[in-house]
Amino acid sequence: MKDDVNKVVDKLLYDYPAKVMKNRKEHILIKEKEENMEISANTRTLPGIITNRGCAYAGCKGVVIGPIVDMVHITHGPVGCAYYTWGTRRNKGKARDGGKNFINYAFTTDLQESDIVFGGDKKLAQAIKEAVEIFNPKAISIAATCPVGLIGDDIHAVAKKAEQEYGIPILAFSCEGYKGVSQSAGHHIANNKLMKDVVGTLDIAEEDRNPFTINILGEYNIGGDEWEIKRVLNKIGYTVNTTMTGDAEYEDIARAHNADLNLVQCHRSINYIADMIETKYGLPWMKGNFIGIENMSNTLRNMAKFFGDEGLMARTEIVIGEEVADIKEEMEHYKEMCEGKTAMLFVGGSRAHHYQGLLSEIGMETVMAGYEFGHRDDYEGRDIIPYIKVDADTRNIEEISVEKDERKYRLRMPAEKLEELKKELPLNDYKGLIIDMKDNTIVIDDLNHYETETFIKALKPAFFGSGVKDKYIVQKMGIYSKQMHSYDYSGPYAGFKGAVNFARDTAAGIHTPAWSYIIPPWNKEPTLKGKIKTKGVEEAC
Ligand code: CFM
Repeated sequence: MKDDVNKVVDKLLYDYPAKVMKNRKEHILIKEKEENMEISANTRTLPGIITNRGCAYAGCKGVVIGPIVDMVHITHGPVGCAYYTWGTRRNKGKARDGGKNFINYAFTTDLQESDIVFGGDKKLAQAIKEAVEIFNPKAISIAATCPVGLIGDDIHAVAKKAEQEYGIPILAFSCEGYKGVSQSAGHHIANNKLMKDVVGTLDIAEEDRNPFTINILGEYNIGGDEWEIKRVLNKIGYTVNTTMTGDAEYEDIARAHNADLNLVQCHRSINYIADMIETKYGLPWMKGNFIGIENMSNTLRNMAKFFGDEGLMARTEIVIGEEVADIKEEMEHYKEMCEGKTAMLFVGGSRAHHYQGLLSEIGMETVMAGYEFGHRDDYEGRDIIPYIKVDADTRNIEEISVEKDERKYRLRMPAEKLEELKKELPLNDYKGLIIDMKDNTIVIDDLNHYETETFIKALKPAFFGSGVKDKYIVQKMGIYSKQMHSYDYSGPYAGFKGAVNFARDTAAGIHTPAWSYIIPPWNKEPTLKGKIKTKGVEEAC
């Protein structure tokens, strides 16, 4: 088995030019028992490689800021950037009573050639004016795209002036697409600004705070995930103060510091904020995972242990019991259909890990997994952070530090008790993906299209959890593919009811005969053939 996998990886690397081979080799590993396996991650993709990654603008506007429902999010740039982030991720949102929801709109300054030459700031000021007059939002965000940084529009000055004029917060993000090596840079930029200007600006009086008040960080309500998680949390007795940022309102973010526990689902996109909130306001954070029955149950149990309340613990067990009983039969049915099949997962920065438990609950093993833009800690665990080499691309993103807010800092429990809890709960900690994978499986960073095809041919998975760009290649190869960013048109997949949705879709997907009817064009039309002449010798190419 090990030799087979080795051969596939060797052959794949051998077909690369020497320089590319050297680079890619560091991003691929075959899981072995030994503990400290290293992988290269969060580095530039080599030019010419068809990567699945997105850009900093996508990470800032598309991922972190975009889901806030009552803000108008203006893309300052060409219309294509705005269009690309318009609803494709399926981060759902609803207007609350008397509130607003603008996430079905795409707002952009639609920069034209003349704006690029003469500057786009006037157009931006005009766009803000129109947004205020027509929509009257709670706040506005401005996300800069590549040309804005290149021509030097001062979006921060425009924002400041407009803020004074209209009296609402206007947040400008210098998240030009080229900043950093992937959308991960955009997460960091967004986290910094939310922390500097929004979190901590709205207090809740002590008498108005509920017991067991939590925040969910790094949960974006894709396909309604957050609504399903919240349903279960409310049933147990928790109050969700803030979700960052799925279906959130501006003021939810502003009052985030009032909760008693930050639960971090996607640490890749939001761990910066989790750390800073703890330093500044004394609010501890704990890793959670709401994907899969066991992960969901463990997370709920960990939360109850954190609060240490007998009643809460008892209610947690009752709710887990009820929810599991509800889905048990259906899960077993789908498990029978999926048992023994294999899966490949290649998703952004945390889902390739988070979904492995759920897949194994329906009898499927993940034989290859990787991230588009994960950092080494997402692969190797949080302990590795102090040892990660800081390169020029990382330095390009501002690293902010916060201090204790003497007025608002509040210890949630005595420091010794928190230290004690750290021994048994994932407080300030998360595991990497590598440790949870079986021996002889493949871990790969920044997988490209050539590698996708090669691994599919060699490993023949029944299911490929894909991204936007690779989905159709996978399907054309006759394999069921589910777009794990937007869930295509399905979801929720989180929580107990979400698990059964995922199991149903997967069972149906891998048993759909349609994939074997597909003949990709390269199998029915001749591929391009030609000859080149080198030094008088003709070589076929
Ligand atoms: Fe976090 Fe995400 Fe992900 Fe992510 Fe994303 Fe996403 Fe993702 Mo797509 S925030 S890292 S930047 S879990 S949009 S909701 S699915 S790549 S694995």
